[in-house]
Amino acid sequence: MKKQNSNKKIDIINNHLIDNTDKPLTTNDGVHIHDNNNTLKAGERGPSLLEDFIYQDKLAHFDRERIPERVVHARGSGAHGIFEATADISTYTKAKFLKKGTKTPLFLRFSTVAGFKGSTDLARDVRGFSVKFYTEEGNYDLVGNNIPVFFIQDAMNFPDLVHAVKPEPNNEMPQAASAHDTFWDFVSLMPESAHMVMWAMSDRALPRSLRMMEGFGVHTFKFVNEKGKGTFVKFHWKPKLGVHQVAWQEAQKISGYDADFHRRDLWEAIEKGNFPQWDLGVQLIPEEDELRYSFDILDPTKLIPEEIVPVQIIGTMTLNRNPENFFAETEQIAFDPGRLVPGIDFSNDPLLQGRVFSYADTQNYRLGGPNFHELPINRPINGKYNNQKDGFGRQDILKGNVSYFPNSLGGGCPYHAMLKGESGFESHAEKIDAKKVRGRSKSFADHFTQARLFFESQSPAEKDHIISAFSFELSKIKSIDIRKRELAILNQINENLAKSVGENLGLEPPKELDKLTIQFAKNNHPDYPIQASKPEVTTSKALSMEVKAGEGSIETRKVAFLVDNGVSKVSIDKMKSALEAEGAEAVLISTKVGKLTFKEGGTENIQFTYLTEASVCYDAFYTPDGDSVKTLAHEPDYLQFINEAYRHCKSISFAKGAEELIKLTMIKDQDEGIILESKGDLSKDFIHVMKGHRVWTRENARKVAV
Ligand code: HDD
Repeated sequence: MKKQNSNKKIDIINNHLIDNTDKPLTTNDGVHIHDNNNTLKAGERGPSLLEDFIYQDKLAHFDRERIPERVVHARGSGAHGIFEATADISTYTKAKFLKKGTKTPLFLRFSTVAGFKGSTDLARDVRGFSVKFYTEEGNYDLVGNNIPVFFIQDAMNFPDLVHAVKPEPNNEMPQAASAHDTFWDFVSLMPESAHMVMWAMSDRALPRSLRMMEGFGVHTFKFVNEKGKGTFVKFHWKPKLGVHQVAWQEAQKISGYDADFHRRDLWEAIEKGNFPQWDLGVQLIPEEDELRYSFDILDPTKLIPEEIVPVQIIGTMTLNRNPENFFAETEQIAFDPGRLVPGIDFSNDPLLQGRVFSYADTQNYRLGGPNFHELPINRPINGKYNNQKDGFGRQDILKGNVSYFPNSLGGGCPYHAMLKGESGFESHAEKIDAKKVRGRSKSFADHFTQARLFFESQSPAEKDHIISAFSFELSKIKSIDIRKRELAILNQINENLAKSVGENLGLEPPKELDKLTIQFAKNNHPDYPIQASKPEVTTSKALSMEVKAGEGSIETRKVAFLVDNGVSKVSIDKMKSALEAEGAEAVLISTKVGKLTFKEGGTENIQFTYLTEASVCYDAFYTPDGDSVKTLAHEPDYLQFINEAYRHCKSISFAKGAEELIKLTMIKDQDEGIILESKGDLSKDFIHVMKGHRVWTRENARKVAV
């Protein structure tokens, strides 16, 4: 497909594109290769010769194809896009790319955190949400997650956190999973992780699509305006398609059927022109309000409830182009929250401060030296001009004999912005007068109030899922002591939560925190546990993902039409056009690939079958009328499609002549998610229920009272 949506960044990429069409095969030195099949040998059956430079050229490159994967966030998928600023926020920031009407090219990389580069997309995990804005004032990276808080408060603990969640060092198991002893050992000793752990055990960690997740800058940053005045800011990305999840059992099955499920979904949506969009929102906090809240805005384990500081939308991001080459772009992109553009600055969040060092350092290692900025995907669109030179892989060719500053021989260039009365990046002139301490503010010591806020803001189904997730993960660990220690933390958050999880583990949740947990917390706060301040709100709507029937959108949702030869085309077309009018996609699934014959005559080419597809990879299901009903009744794979769809609380519709098939499935109660043509307006009712995403009430049988 021809790539469109060009911009200055794409021009840079295009300048480096290699098109092999009509070109002869050459060595790396451009020598045409006569025979690419045979090594040079001493006789047809003889040994290979050392002088075979063509073979060596090929193999020496192949042997070096791999680079170290990212130490975290190794598994990722990316796309190009554009950001358009839509609000006037010049009172707060002088950042030019945020000036109303400005359009800025960008690249976004989504990722999971714990798994290796080839791990499944559907792991229960946080998702990375990294955006590189190629602004006219240089690159700006907003390197966030789909969860607005973090596990730890201080960067010093980051390697420990990562070692705990990654596969265990002796046997390198389990892959891309937190359900093992070392992770729960660590978090149960670090009560500051309680809030983020709640998010990680919620459906937020199981997105339906990368296109259906929120993104957060997590830390409090600072905007700085023309006058040098600072304003604290939190960044939010709000997806236009809404925020949706899959069920845990589904996630596990998708991992088997299609480990690239999220990557494929993003790629295909962009190829089809269904460009995903997010609004960028900000929460602005005047500097004077820094200490106003019951929590510390510098503490990355806390969010600012939208009820107390609303999110203002300041722009829209559209992903509109897939990369040309995964390695060159998605793998080699180097994000760094430690690089800023004028108008944006760090806050003193100790986690953010620590990140400022780690990212450039990791890129230097991962990308093999200090010239990673020159890789096409990392190059700024406004050019880079400085006196840095040489190093592995250097590509720029600096003219002349001057590579120092100040100089007169080069006309003083590249010149200092300030010497010409121009502006460049200036750090916010924050006054700091303090003693050096290796310690933590007391205002960071409340670990449970916001974990409670999160839990108590969830819908009944979401609470149930959290309970199931804790029960699953803690059941997987071997140490009873760790189970109890974590239950004690849950008991501090919400007694019913702890009790419900405890029941599944056969354990009574301890009333008090474990003495080891307290001992480690005292390391940071000698008088731990502290009395928490009264929170501003005890529930927050924005924290729940629940959509009610009829409220959401079904745009780009995939509806499986379950067919076989003899199916009625009329019955298909009626539903298909209704779904397509709402932006959803109908996919015909039959027993074989190739020609499908319709009841009314005529054929259609089938690409997907019960053999290649799985129920868990679709959002909703429709069985049309026709002679196909007779064969589907004897097709176990069809019945499994319906049974799994039912089990995963999805909408399932049946044309009149197909309704009898229900008797063969596990559907017992015809709840609102089972839509029958004989009972109403088939497509309208189907779409209405689909808009609610899932019929979670179907899970009532497993419900735990909270
Ligand atoms: Fe990090 C990668 C997000 C804390 C050190 N991080 C990385 C990526 C994301 C985040 C999305 C993937 C970037 C990409 O797509 O290439 N990290 C976060 C967030 C954090 C956070 C939201 C807390 C709010 N990270 C954090 C700390 C440290 C790091 C405290 C170290 C002190 N992160 C890294 C890293 C990585 C990384 C080791 C690995 C690969 C890379 O940087 O490029 O430097």
